[in-house]
Amino acid sequence: MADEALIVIDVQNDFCPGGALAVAEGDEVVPVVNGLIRRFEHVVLTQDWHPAGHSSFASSHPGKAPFETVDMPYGEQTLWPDHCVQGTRGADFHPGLDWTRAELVIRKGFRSTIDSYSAFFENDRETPTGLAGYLRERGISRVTLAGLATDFCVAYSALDARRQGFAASVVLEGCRAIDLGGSLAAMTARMKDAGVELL
Ligand code: VGL
Ligand code: ZN
Repeated sequence: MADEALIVIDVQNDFCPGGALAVAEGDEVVPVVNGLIRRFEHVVLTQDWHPAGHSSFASSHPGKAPFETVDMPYGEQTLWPDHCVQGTRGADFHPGLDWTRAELVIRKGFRSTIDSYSAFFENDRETPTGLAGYLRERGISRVTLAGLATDFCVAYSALDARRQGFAASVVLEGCRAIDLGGSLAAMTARMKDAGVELL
């Protein structure tokens, strides 16, 4: 349908087994996402794209370990292992991802002092990536999301899609979660409350 877009979130080597921030079974989303890509007229990809020394990396905070949190000017931030560093193999899309038909690649997390889970807004919830305007200008009113990770970048993107007035569905079979301290259940509940359709 001309007014629908598939948004494929962060299907990158570092989120797949063997990667720096591997999501369990992350690579299993690839065939599912490829099937979705074939069915959609409009396809957008996101790519987590951090400069070395990014403020979301635990290695940038002496004494801190991955998966601990720190207070940033914009709120609490979970710290991660170094991942998806610009230009590295870990930041590349999974080699099996058939992304030829993608019309747009949104890169996010490229400002060193702020992280970005959502495809729409950085973690201050107000710095836009430009995606909402792009979709609106192209007459797209419904988005379907899949990719990695369910409870971080997929969920935040789906919530922001609703906040921006788009209908939003998440294809759970095409997602895998990090599930940190109950984050999968918490973010699933938030998506349901926001009117995100979980398929
Ligand atoms: C993601 C943590 C850090 C994600 C990205 O794609 O869900 N999670 N950066
Ligand atoms: Zn990241």
